[in-house]
Amino acid sequence: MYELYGMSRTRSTRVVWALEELGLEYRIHPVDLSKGAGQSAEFLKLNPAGKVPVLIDGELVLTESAAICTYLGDQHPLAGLVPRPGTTERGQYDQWSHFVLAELEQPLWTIGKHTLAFPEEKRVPEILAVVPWEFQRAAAVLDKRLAGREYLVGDGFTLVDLLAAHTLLWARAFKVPHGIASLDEYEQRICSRAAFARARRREKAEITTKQGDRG
Ligand SMILES: N[C@@H](CCC(=O)N[C@@H](CS)C(=O)NCC(=O)O)C(=O)O
Repeated sequence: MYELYGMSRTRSTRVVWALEELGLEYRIHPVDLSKGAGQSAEFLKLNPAGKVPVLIDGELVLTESAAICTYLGDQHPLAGLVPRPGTTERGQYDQWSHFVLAELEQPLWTIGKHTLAFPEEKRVPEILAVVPWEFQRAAAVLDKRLAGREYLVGDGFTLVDLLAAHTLLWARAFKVPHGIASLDEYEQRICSRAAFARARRREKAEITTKQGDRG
């Protein structure tokens, strides 16, 4: 049984969604960031960064949403949701998951930090003028990759599509449009998967807080 520490509509959604795609059993431990639970001594022992998601698998404690998704896919190779290590497809899968985290997500997180997450005295409002442009540039690169294909890697859905679509959804929540219709279609196609609806239901039942929608 996997143990997930998370909060609804944060990056831990990615892990709930991946667990649902893989049909795995898991228990959710709510971490209410709005009440400072990420900074409790107990939680900091699991993740000194005080952030969700955290996945526990036996002795292993894993942080970082993309790494957790890839680990779960590797643990359950027959599902075919993460290409096998050492293959061309795995190289491409790793390339695009790093791209999503480092290029596509970062401008959005910059907005999150400078509007919500950082203490007010650390926020730099001027930065908000440039980050939508940075996000749109990354979104255009993603769209170019998707030209003539339904998924980022190979012929079928992999967990990197989950990471990308969740990040596009996050952009919507932050009201940062990329203005690319084909990318909207891709996001809707991936987010209409039954596993995502199950993940949302499970989050709603077990870890929803009054914090609101963070993506
Ligand atoms: N790169 C990490 C980022 C994790 C992260 O920043 N999580 C946010 C929620 S989406 C969090 O826990 N923030 C609490 C804080 O910054 O104190 C990942 O992808 O897992």
